[in-house]
Amino acid sequence: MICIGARFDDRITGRLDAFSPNSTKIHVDIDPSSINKIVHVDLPIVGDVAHVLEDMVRIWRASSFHSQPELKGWQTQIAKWRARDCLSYRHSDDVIMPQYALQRLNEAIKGRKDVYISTEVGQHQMWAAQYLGFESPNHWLTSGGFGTMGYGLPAAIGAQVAHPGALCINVAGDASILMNIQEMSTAVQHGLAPKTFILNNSYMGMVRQWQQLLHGNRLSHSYTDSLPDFVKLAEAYGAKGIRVTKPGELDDAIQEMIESPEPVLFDCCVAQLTNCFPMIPSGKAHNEMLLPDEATDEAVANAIDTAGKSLV
Ligand SMILES: Cc1ncc(C[n+]2csc(CCOP(=O)(O)OP(=O)(O)O)c2C)c(N)n1
Repeated sequence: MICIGARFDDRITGRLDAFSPNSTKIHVDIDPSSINKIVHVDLPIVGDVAHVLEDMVRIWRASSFHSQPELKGWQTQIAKWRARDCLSYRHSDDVIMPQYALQRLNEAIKGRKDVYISTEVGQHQMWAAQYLGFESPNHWLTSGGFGTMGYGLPAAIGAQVAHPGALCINVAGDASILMNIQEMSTAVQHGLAPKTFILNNSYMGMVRQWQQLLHGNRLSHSYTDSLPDFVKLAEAYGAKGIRVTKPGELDDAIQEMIESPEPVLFDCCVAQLTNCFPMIPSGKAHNEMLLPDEATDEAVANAIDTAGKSLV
């Protein structure tokens, strides 16, 4: 296992003592204090990753290791894992599945070099990472594991200032977008036109998912039935609002959003109770992750133990 600049936080490792127990680990990091801090590694390499990787690739190419027959079994195993569609979901003709909305958005922006995507935090953030294709570096602005709701709109505005002619899209949740909604005013005042694509499920979906799957569906403070009307809210700022509620309306509405010269709040009303997979419950190991077709009642009931719950 080659770990490059890895922090080995618990979202990455799952249960520590079950984290890839049989692998030989190589850890490349510029900061010596990060080595052996959380995970014991067999071969630490302290250095600038750009140089280390260059050397590693050169040595790898010159070696005959990659053509050795012993690797066949391992490659077959990897191919078996890859063949599983871990991002599958059940499509609906009546209700917009959030994954489908992003697939349609992706279809509309595919091939364009001038697209910058930012996100807020939650299920929408993970779905954006899963269903949008990224062709070039530095086009994906997300707070990652730091999880800062409210980041996406200012980030999209910043990207738009830096790249005036580009298409800057903030993929948002209905809760996250409200954290910094006042920045719509900044966008309008400065003649910037970022688009916010809200996957509106009326829930703090990620919180609801954890409450459902790991806490016996005891939902607490994760539902909002008093959300603002995002179309009117956009208009109140002097921007444009678009709402879609049916899968068949998506393509035309997405085009309208992209072609619009003003900032847009795109209120995409999606299935409310969709869960985002794969998911590793707190305190569990990577090989115990829940995949969509495995998230049965039994798997969910056993998904988290008392030690795990205390981590949540
Ligand atoms: C400022 C801030 N507060 C709280 C959280 C914890 N948190 C993570 S995701 C989430 C809910 C996000 O809901 P929403 O924006 O509607 O996105 P969804 O999960 O429904 O896609 C919360 C409260 C956070 N990451 N940042």
